[in-house]
Amino acid sequence: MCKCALLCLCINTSLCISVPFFKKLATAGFPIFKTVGQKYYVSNGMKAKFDHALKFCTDTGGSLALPRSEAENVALSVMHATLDSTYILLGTTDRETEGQFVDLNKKPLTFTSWMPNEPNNHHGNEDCVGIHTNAKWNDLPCDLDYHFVCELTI
Ligand SMILES: [Ca+2]
Ligand SMILES: [Ca+2]
Repeated sequence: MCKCALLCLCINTSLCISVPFFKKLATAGFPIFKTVGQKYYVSNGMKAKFDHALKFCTDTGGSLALPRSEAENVALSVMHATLDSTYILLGTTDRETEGQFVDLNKKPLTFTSWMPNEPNNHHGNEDCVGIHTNAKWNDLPCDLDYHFVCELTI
């Protein structure tokens, strides 16, 4: 697994890139990058379970994507087209207190975009969240593999 210092990102298992180069790729419209405001969304197309996805993103000096506004939500959902994904994992869970989704710093969410009748904690086993192709959120089991996107704030 690629290990990057802070302000670097892993492009694959062995390649690290610096943030300035990353920024260049992003502004060049490289398909796995999406910029929104001061935020960069990046994916190498991998799928993983929540814990692995989170570790991958934090190891690269970023975090698991979590839209904080409608603009960011739209930007992230646009990546479905490139990833050919159904859900993209988000950096939030309700593992600590059922029904109370918090960000990775355990702060309550200030922006959400739930589908109707979600989150429903289906089968009592949905503590992770994915954004669907329609840009709406659904709580999902944490132990399945999903596409994921890392975010980096410059
Ligand atoms: Ca739950
Ligand atoms: Ca659900």
